[in-house]
Formats: sequence, C-alpha cells, structure tokens
Amino acid sequence: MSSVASSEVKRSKVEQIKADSHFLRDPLLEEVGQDTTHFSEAAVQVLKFHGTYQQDDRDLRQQRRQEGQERAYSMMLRTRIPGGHVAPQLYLTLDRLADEYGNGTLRATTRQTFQLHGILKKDLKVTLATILKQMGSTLAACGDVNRNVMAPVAPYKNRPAFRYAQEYARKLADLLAPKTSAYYEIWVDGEPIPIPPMDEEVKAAEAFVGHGVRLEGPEPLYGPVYLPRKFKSAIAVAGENSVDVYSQDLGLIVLTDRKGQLKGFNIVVGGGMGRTHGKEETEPLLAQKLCFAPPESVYKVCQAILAVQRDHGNRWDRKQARLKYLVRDWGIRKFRRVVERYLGEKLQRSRPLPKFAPNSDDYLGWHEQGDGRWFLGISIENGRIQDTAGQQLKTALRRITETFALPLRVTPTQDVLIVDIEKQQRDAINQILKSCGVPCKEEIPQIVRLSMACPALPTCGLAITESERALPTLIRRLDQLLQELGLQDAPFLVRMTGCPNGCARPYLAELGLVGSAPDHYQVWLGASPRGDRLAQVFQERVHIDAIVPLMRSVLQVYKQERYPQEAFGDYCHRVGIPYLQAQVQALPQEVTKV
Ligand code: SRM
Ligand code: SF4
Repeated sequence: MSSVASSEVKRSKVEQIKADSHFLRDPLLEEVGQDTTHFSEAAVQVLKFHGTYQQDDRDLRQQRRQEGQERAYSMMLRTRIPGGHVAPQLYLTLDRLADEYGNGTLRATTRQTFQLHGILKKDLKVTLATILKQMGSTLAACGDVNRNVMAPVAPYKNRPAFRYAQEYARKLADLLAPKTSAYYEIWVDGEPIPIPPMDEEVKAAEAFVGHGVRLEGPEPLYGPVYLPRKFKSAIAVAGENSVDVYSQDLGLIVLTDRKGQLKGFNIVVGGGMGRTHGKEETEPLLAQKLCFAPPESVYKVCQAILAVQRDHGNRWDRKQARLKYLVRDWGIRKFRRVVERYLGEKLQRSRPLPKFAPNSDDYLGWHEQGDGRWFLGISIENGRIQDTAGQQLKTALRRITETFALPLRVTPTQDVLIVDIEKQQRDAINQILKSCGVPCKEEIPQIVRLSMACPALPTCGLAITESERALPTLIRRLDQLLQELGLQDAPFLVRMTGCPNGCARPYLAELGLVGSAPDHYQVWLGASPRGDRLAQVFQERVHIDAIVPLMRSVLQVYKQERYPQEAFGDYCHRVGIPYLQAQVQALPQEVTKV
C-alpha cells in the first residue's frame, strides 16, 4: 500500500535489515552454522522473529572488558504459547533443555510464555530443533509481528467465556502467524516435523483480501518488511482482566449470551506500556474502544487492523512505531474509518460491558474446574522456575508433570497452573510440593503473590538497574510495613521494572517502580486494580532504600482517609498525585530521605 512505499524513502536501519532478510533468512541462515560466539547486528534483528535475543552477562561485562575479553554472549529463547497452555511433553522438554543448554532455570513471562536463558550460540540450533520436534514453537515470540496471544488461564469447563478465550487465542495466533518457511529451513533443515493442524475456520479466514489487506508473496499478511514494530494481542473475558487488555495493541473481550453462547467480541486498539525517560512523546497509553465483532467477522477485522498498522505505522522512528501512536495521532475516529475502508464495510458499535473485577484473584491454590477435576495455581516468584537451597520448585514441577502428564498454563502474572487434575491425584501432588519445600498459597503474603518484576540485570541489555533480584527483599519489607500499619487486609499490585520499557506492565500497577538510575526508581501511583486506568508519576528518582519510608508516609494517609473497601490505587487516584506529594513533603525529612 502507499505508505509502505513512502516509508521506503527514509526507513530505519531495522527496516532495511528486514527487507534484505528475504523473509527472515539472511544473514541468519549462514551465521547459524558458523563457529562464532555471537551473531552480527543484522542477524540479531532477524533472530528476534525466530524467538531469540542475543544477550550477554552484564555482571561480567566490566571485568571482561578490563581483561580484554569479548562479552560473555548467550541467547535467550522465548516460546510462543497462545493462552499460556503448555502440553506436558513440551514442558518436560523445556525443563530438560534449561539444564542441558541453558542456565538451569525457566522463566514464566508476563505474556504467558516460557523463556530459556544462557544458551550458547553453538547450542542454539539443537535447542530450537528439539522444541520444534515437540510441537513447540518460538516463531514470532519476538520481532515486528503479532506476539504471543494472551488469554485468561482458568480452565473452567462450566464457564464458556473462558473456553472461548483460550480457543480464540489459538485461532488468532494461527491467523496472524508469519508464514515464511525460513523458520523450518534454518532450525530443522526443512525436515518435515509435526505441526498442529490449522483450524479450518482460520484457514478460510486467511483468504480475506478486503481492500488490499493481503499482499503478493510468501507473507500475504505481513509482506516483505513485516510490521513497523512489535504487535501484541490478548483476549479477555467480560468482567475478568488478568491479561491487562487495555495494554495491548489489539484486545478482544469475549461476550456471551445467558446460555453461554458466544455473541462476539468487543475490540479495543492502541494500548501499550513502553516509554523512554525524558522523552515526553513516548508514553504508556490505554487501548481505546473500536467496535464489536461477531465471531464470523472477527478474523477479518483483526487482519484489517493489523494491515492498517502495517501500512500506516511509523517506519522511520522506532520509538514512535507502535500502533498506540498511530491511534493517538489519528484519533480513534479516523482509525476506525480507515479500518472500515480496508474491510469494505462499517464496523459495529461496541457493546456495553460490566466493569472488570479487581485483578486480585491470582487463581493460586486448589480450585474445581467444573468437570469434576481440579486445577492448582502455584506461585512462581517473578516467574523464575529454579531449584534453590530452600525450595526445589523446578524439580517439583518436573516430578508432577512426569508422574501425571498434566498440562500447565502460564498466567499473565508469571505464575503457573497445573490443570485437569483428578481428585485422587491431589494428595500425591501436595506431597511432591511439600517434599520439595514449595510453599502453598496461604504461606505466601498476598502482596508478594500479586507482585511482578521483569528480569532486568544481568540478562537484559536495556536494564538501567535491578528488578527481579531486587524485588524479593523490597516486597517483603512492604508486606511487613502493611502489617505494622494494620493494613494487611489491603494488599495492592506492585510491579517493578529495570527500565521504562514496562515489561512487567508497571504503569498498570497500584505501585509501579520503574528503574531510572542504578538503584533508583521512578515511583508511579494511582492505577486501577482492574487494569483500566494508568498510574501517574509520584516521585522521580527514589533510592531503593527510601521506597519503604516513602510508602510508609503514603500508606499512613491512605489508612486514615480511605473509604471502606477502597483499593489503594483508587484512593491515590481520587485524592490526586499533587495531594499525595504535599502529604509526603509535610512529613519530617528523615522519613523521606535515603
Ligand atoms: Fe519486554 C524488550 C523481557 C513483556 C515492553 N523485553 C524486552 C527485552 C527483550 C530486552 C531487549 O529488547 O533486549 C527483555 C528481555 C529480558 C530478558 O533477559 O529476558 C524483555 N518483556 C520481557 C519479559 C520476559 C518480562 C517478564 O518479566 O516476563 C516479557 C516477555 C513477554 C513474552 O513472553 O512475550 C516482556 N515487554 C513486555 C511487556 C508486557 C506485555 O507485553 O504485556 C511490555 C509492555 C507492553 C508493550 O509492549 O507496550 C514490554 N519489552 C518492552 C519494550 C518497550 C516496547 C515499546 O513499545 O516501547 C522493549 C524494548 C523495545 O521493544 O525496544 C522490551
Ligand atoms: Fe529489560 Fe526494561 Fe524490559 Fe526490564 S523493563 S526486561 S529492564 S527492557
């Protein structure tokens, strides 16, 4: 379409790399087989579409530089798991690969996937091929394409909306997946491998041509330069927003009738978290209401939305290239008009929706799933599955999966559910967890269970400061503070990131801590616990040791002034950030200083 052509004029470096890659092949195909420790810059960009990031151990960077050695390179590998649903054999494969080629840990991510860290370049092909042969995939887990599609994890068999959300997460993932054969050529040398068959409905929907939605060539939806930037989608259920649907480029909300029949989806567009400190033009934004789509037209609408971003998204400044900026700059009305032009028909108005419930049900512990079987939610602190001196979490999950061959689901908050458990298996599962020292739900304070941190140091190349390694101590201090203040009945969502990119969605947390300098964090308050209102900056640069004293002063005021049952985020929003800042300033200096 025309703006793809016009963006050729001054497209960014990554655009050129994508164009030269011949549908995600070059220069990766050649470099994979080379005896080197790392990939070239161009291959690194292409590699992302294949689900892999090149990283280096940042703890060792300085020392290695001083010793004249190159960086300690390794690869992070991210799987694509629509709705977070993982078959037992795939889980066992990932568990084994983490030990054999990775750093011995698995990481459940905020988008319901698993990551392996620490894989050396020489082992990348065997690791990836092994995943592929177990019907797993990493294609499009990263890169400028539709990423892992999220959906609520609860496997309720008697609540059809949850089943539809999982079903359509899989369908949407298939519909919007890249079609290049490069993935199989590179990682399994084109060898035929078992691939889950594509749903007939999705196959039929793929043929949609609309007004130029599909292009000539091997990638009819994406074309040779794919999207201007990453694209994220999720499916929520009316009343349940564990996926943070308003943080997505494309969000679908399942609507059912009284009998549980699928009526269709409300569609929201243009959400996103990422920003850069000091660059006002970058900002977290909530997705806006676009339309309602019945099941028979939802695929067309989703493809049209993606095609509008493909053709009109910013291809010269990657910091302005997400769909959220197109929607912001055009306004939702113009965006809707252009989508309608691509569709060749009018969009239907969004349907009324009930308010989302607070995101305080993490589905941890034991629950009946509505068909006589059970599911068990296990808290994974900051998503890291590993064996430590006090807790053999990785061993426990492996033993349970080996013994009972049960599927797992990764939650949007970095936890794991084991599903389809027969009643008679419960005792043995409890016994395995106990013998491995894995605490049950009741033994973990709720503020700890609800919190999230991104990986940050030492693996993330963009981290400004610590996150996953810093939050465990801080969150326990915050828990202690709640108890001291008699506020243990009012835990709130705490999310920490090592930089402003927002990987743990901190701008939708009631307390968001965003790395701004080594050991310092920007403090955000006032988001809604329902994931439908963003937080605002409360303090710019707070040393990690000053966070608890700062929060003490805020929570004291909250305790005195909150309405009955008023959530912390809602209170902060009601009284406003300037009011809270004034309260903190009014306190003695020693309370707020580092
Ligand atoms: Fe993220 C980049 C980790 C969810 C926004 N993210 C990265 C990279 C790959 C760093 C890099 O580019 O070199 C991080 C790898 C760290 C590591 O060592 O693993 C990284 N992001 C993660 C994960 C693992 C965090 C976690 O704690 O689980 C999440 C993986 C999700 C997945 O399975 O697909 C993860 N990232 C998110 C989310 C949350 C979400 O999608 O719901 C966001 C905010 C939502 C959004 O995209 O707007 C997010 N990550 C970013 C950004 C900023 C994008 C932007 O629009 O500005 C970057 C940097 C970039 O793209 O340039 C980034
Ligand atoms: Fe890295 Fe920043 Fe994402 Fe954390 S938020 S994983 S530091 S990019």
